[in-house]
Amino acid sequence: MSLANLRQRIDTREARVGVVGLGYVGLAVACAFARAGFAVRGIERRAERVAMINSGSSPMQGDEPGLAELLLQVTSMGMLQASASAETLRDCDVILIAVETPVEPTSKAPTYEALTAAARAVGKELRPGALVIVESTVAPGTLERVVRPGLEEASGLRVDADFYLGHCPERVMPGRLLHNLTTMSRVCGGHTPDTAEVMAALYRTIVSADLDTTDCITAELVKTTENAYRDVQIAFANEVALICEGLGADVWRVRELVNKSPSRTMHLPGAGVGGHCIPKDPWLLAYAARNTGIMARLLPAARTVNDSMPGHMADLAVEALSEHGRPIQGATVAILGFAYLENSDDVRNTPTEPVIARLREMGAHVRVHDPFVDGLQGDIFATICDADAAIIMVGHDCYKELDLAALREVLRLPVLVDGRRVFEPAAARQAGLTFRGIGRG
Ligand code: SAJ
Repeated sequence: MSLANLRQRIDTREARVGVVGLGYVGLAVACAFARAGFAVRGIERRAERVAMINSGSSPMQGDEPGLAELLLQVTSMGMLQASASAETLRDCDVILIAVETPVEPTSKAPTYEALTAAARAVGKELRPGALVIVESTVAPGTLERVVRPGLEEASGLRVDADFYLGHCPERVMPGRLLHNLTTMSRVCGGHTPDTAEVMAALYRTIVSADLDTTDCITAELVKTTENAYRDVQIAFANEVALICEGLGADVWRVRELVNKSPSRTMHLPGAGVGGHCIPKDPWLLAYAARNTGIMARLLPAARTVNDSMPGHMADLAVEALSEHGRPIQGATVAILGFAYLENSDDVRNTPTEPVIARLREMGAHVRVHDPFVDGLQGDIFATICDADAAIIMVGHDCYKELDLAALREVLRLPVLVDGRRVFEPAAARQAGLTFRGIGRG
């Protein structure tokens, strides 16, 4: 089938869409294309997830507005069917790959087991004329070096001659999956310009924002760059915060006045950088650079600054406790917030984990509270009662409503360390607390 025929089948919604990987990216996009009128086949290796989806119930944790209702609707209409077997891809005209692409903890190189397996499984079922699109975030150059060979070897087909290939990096965010998916612009990187145009026509059926066509390497660079940009910006804010602490200044006042200067947008300093993409994507970009003989220096440096912030939070607690002659060894520390983001239950790469590890290494007893995380919910004051210090790691709304005097009452020692500017130093000191905050000199 030619690209023109594929384009026609997309316009008439006759094209069958396959989605490999029904995680937070794949499930949302599968539902969106099913809602747009396509018959969608989802492939998921976790059998219990397949069963849940086919029964119309969402396996997603946390609040995803509209997703559960949409999933029930499209599965009950038979527009979306999930399976553990890749054979159902055989009659698909378009196949999206949305599998995890983690980086190795020490070498920071991407580990492409899932991506390679997906390319092989898709290749085995690939028909001439089909279009394969990778939505996973990958190191620039991965489509050419990993996905294309995997598909060609498993199928015996040739890209552009027999099948089509592209990269459309996802831009979803937990808690706003469907919203981001349908309202944020997307980059359609095609192995050929004609492929990119057909990709745009496909995504036009679910995306109301810009669809920018380009080539694969540019699409791979855009996604990793936009997240590396954010990581560097956050690291800059964190480094200025540490300088402000040393100089006895308030980083938030500095930031407010800096951002009055044209085209300055200093980000928010804080207790660390978590999540599924910001801590990872800079390493994907640095890996691609290394493959071309260029050693990225700023990207690893930014990661080092951001990954030092949780340790700094522990150090602030040690410093504040020492004002009361309380060594950290044997002290009880209550940590408020385990999710990586305010008002979220997502705990991937949470900065709270290294704080807990550091405090325990120093001999502290650590209690953790988080209103959104199973097993950590409950009464905040029960967590804080009789602790020698309270540390705020996440700006959940419920922490912002805490009464400082009441906090002071239940603490054994009046020590509060604030990693997300939840409280102002003056108010904390007014309540009789020994206060430390990121960037609050
Ligand atoms: N953080 C800071 N300072 C900041 C911003 C964030 O310390 O100024 C911390 C947060 O506390 C969190 C981590 O960084 O621990 C990541 O926060 P995030 O707001 O970037 O949220 P994410 O990880 O969900 O990022 C997603 C990304 N979206 C996609 O990958 C599609 C990112 O590209 C978006 O910029 C971000 O959402 C967004 O803007 O909401």
